Amino acid sequence: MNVNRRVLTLDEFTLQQLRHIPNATGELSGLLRDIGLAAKRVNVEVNKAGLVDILGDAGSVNVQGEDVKKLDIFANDQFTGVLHHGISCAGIGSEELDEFVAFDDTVSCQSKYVCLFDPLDGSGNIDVNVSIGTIFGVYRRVTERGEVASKEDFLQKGTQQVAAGYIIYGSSTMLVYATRRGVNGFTLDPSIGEFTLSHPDIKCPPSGKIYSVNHGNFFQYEEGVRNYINICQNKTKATGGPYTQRYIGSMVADVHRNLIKGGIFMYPGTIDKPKGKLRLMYECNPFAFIVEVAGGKATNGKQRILDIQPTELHQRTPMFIGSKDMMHELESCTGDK
Ligand code: P6P
Repeated sequence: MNVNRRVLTLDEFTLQQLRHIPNATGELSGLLRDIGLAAKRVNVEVNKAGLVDILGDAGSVNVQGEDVKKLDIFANDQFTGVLHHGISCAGIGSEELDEFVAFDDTVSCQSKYVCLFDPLDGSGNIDVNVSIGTIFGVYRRVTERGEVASKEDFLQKGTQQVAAGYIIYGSSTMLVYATRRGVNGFTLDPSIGEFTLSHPDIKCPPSGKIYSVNHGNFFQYEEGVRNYINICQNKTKATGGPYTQRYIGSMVADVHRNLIKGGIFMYPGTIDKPKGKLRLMYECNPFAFIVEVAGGKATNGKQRILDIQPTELHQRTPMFIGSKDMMHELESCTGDK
């Protein structure tokens, strides 16, 4: 290995980006550093979750006699804590909390951003050792700095995100984030405890051969979606296939793989749940922002995800996201432009 290879850490990279942004204050870099710190703490617990399960269900007492919190709650506390004690975040909305939390201390009220996150998506997969993740979106507050943040700061369209990203706790732990300048991936180097730039300038391939959907709900999907799935199953070499179906039930892992390799991820509405399962504010908007910056597309089957005007913090939306050519073929089946 070339020991002299200069590898940028997350902090070095975000500070370098400042040079391209006139009047930048460094607050966004600070917020991303805070998220990276929380991610490292969550990573430690996720990596030993199996051990805790052996010694008793999460939520029990571990060998040191410490109360073990459910990992979702632990992750929520870590991200909420670092963002509250940083200088860049005026408040948060979390999948784990019924209402948004506006921080009322003086420093936080002066902060420029608010953050929406799912602290540990797919946590049901922990006990079977499937990759899980954290998803986040960052917005510039619309209320006056100095005031306590309020509802309109947290219910902005996805187009208003200034940054979005995810952490995937998998075979390695990666932090991927996007600003309008691009998408970059950082792999945690445990030997130095730093996220280091490993995937610069990620682009979503315009097409791919992977389609991701829960076939168990097939007969509950609308006809256009079923027609597209049938097309995917019948692709041949002559028609750009054959395709492969990959769906592991962890959105961060499925969308990350399709972002890197090309592909389409679908969580459609069903007869029972027309709005689907996934949450707009802290699952779909962040991924839609990331994939669009990388050259892909994301819709709810009718309109661009990022254009949806939110009305509730935990509202759900159908989600179709991935390589633009595959999204266009889906739209030709569903009649949506
Ligand atoms: P289903 C995990 O619970 C999650 O929210 C996403 O990470 C994942 O893509 C989806 O639900 C899986 O849902 O209904 O296919 O099991």
